[in-house]
Amino acid sequence: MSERERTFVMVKPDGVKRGLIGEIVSRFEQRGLKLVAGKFIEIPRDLAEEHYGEHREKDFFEGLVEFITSGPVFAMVWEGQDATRQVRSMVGETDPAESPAGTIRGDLGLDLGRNVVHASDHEDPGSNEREIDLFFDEEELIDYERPDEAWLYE
Ligand code: IDP
Repeated sequence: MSERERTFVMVKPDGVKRGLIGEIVSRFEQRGLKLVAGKFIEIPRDLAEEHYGEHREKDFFEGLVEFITSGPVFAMVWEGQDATRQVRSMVGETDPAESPAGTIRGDLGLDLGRNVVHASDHEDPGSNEREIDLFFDEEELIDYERPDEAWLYE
């Protein structure tokens, strides 16, 4: 059995402006993941550059930073068994065009540069913790029980 862990997810400005926050939150809630933090913010440029630091040398970096700072985002932390991998599988591939139907990007997006949502990369161990630390203070993470946990886990 995998560990219960926390992972970082963000509805990007295109998802916010298209009114998709509720749809996206609902998918994670229904899966059984637990929301432990959430906030609606405009990302400062320095935070955007740090968050996407691994892409600094790419030719899409400037456009990516412009886009992610162009409007509000809804940043969240979700907790559950194998949460990082499970959330990524629900999000789909980086390019919505390559994402299967049933995934968030496959159902709600069409274009690589407007892929609706960000989620920590399960193939980059520790990225979940790093991203949570970047966006949230410890006291913003709220510990509580979902009464249905008894039915979600054996
Ligand atoms: P991920 O969001 O699926 O983890 P990353 O490779 O970390 O994908 O890329 C971060 C974001 O940068 C993507 O979500 C996408 O919005 C954007 N991006 C990635 N590759 C390209 C590209 O080739 N052109 C334009 N934007 C890109």
